[in-house]
Amino acid sequence: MAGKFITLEGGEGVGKTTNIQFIKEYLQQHKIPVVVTREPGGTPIAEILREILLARHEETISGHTELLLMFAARSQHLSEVIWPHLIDGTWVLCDRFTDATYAYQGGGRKIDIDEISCLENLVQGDFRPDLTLLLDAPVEVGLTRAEARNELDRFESEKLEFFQSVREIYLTRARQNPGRIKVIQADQALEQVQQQIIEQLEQIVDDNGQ
Ligand code: Z5A
Repeated sequence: MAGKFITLEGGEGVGKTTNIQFIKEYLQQHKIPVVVTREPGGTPIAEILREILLARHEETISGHTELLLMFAARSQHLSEVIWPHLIDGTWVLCDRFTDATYAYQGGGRKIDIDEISCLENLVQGDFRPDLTLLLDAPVEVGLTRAEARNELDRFESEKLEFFQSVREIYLTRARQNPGRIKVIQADQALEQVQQQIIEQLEQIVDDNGQ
């Protein structure tokens, strides 16, 4: 791939949406072509799947249905948006990707990690992000920030233990993949969070000779 694939991860309200714009501007200042996208979503069909996944329904969505819909949306997103841009040399900045599936469906919903890994290999082959910034903060900090906004969606309505498991899996994955996943302390003032982000971006921009 000629472009780089950077993902942002973390629990509720840790600041992914806020910081993705900052990263985009940083890369553009270095003359790097970049697109911003998100998961689940990023294409018209994947956005329809997102609506199903986030809405609160009378019928319960089973864990496997949720998992398969996440990967269905991802498959569409990869073939329509992510891979074509990377092949063209455009960098892709994505708000959540497969680490979120390990954290939410694996940690939160307790789906077997091997099942997730199997679908990851089916849908992505050996494609993985070049860099993942994991914005980490105590669950209560993120939830307080998120709750200040609007009505809670299907995930945001989960219990505290769910989000604690999500955070644990994210941190475990960061320990297992130290070269790719960089932990950003997100419970600090925005300026300090962005300073940590710049330190990680400098590396990948330098490696790219930009
Ligand atoms: N999901 C899944 O289960 N499996 C998967 O494979 C994937 C996703 C890909 C998508 O939600 C849901 O899908 C998600 C997981 C699931 N469920 N949840 N929950 P999403 O990613 O679109 O939404 P989100 O995670 O809920 O994002 P968010 O709540 O919008 O959080 P955020 O983007 O990280 O935070 P933010 O909007 O940038 O910031 C929140 C507020 O905090 C805002 O008012 C900011 O101004 C403020 N903020 C940000 N940073 C700071 C600092 N440093 N100090 C003070 N205030 C701050």
